[in-house]
Amino acid sequence: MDKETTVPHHLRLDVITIFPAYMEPLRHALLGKAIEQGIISVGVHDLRQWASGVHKSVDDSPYGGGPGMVMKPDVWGSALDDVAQGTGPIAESADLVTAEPHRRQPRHDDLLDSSDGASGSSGQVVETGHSGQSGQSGHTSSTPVLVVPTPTGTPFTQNLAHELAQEDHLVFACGRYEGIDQRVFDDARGHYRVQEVSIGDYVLVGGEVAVLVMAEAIVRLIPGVLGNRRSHEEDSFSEGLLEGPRYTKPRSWRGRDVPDILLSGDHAKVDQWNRERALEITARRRPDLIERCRAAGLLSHADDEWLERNGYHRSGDYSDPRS
Ligand code: 6GU
Repeated sequence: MDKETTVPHHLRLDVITIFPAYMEPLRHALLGKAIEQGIISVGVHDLRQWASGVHKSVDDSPYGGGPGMVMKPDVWGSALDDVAQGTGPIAESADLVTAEPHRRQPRHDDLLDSSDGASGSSGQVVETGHSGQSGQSGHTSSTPVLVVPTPTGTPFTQNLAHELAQEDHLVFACGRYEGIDQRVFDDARGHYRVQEVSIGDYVLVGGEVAVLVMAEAIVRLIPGVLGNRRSHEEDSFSEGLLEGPRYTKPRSWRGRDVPDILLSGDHAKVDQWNRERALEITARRRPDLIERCRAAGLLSHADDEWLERNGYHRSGDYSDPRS
């Protein structure tokens, strides 16, 4: 609750990728609004800026053989050094600007600006330099966190999202091909706190999409980004259970009625009903979360009784009694 209730803090995000255009969505919707509000600033950096030679190659064949290509340590090493220190090509590079200027009407020359010059995510930029808006950008005394998206990483969870939302500076290193030379991460530990992270048990072509996923999960937790604080206090996972169903008007739609209890005005009953729906959906879809919740002491005696009474038995078989 420390930082959350005091000074609104600024989060600096840097992304290093060979496909900067993939990062375009960071300028839109919630993330774009957070940029506009000065809550976050985002730099997207093309790894090839640090490549040398006519071919600007960033990869080479793996030692020991095997398929695919491995990204070269020298290129990544220079990139990570510069991004940590705000030096090199990024000293003159521009931050992403929001795609949705909410504070003023878009003017015609904005539209023209966005279509001339560079492509992709750097198509519309503001020349603030790496230090970002009003001098509040990410270069602080604390060691930045280097987040490396990889299917071999530790799982990205809501808890990790909360932790990362409290940092000042996150750097995402997107690998492609068969990965990045391991020495890059060993070396980076000198000036970063390195976290290799996976967003799930499947394989993506590169880390870019995983960065979009993580950035969205992290940024929405920063105070001020979501209008209503309660909207993330009641998130699925924040109490360890999945959220039950929600309803709005009309009261009756295509012959289906909103459950009467929700119209009763009895808040205690509504809360209890919501709790039971949360238990039900979690027990059916994610019995592992029920166990985790119980281990964390988040299930009441009443919760346990409800589960037992409804056939979600504690030990052994968690197969769905309704299927
Ligand atoms: Cl974080 N990156 C990549 N490249 N693939 C993944 C992943 C991340 N998480 C699951 N698969």
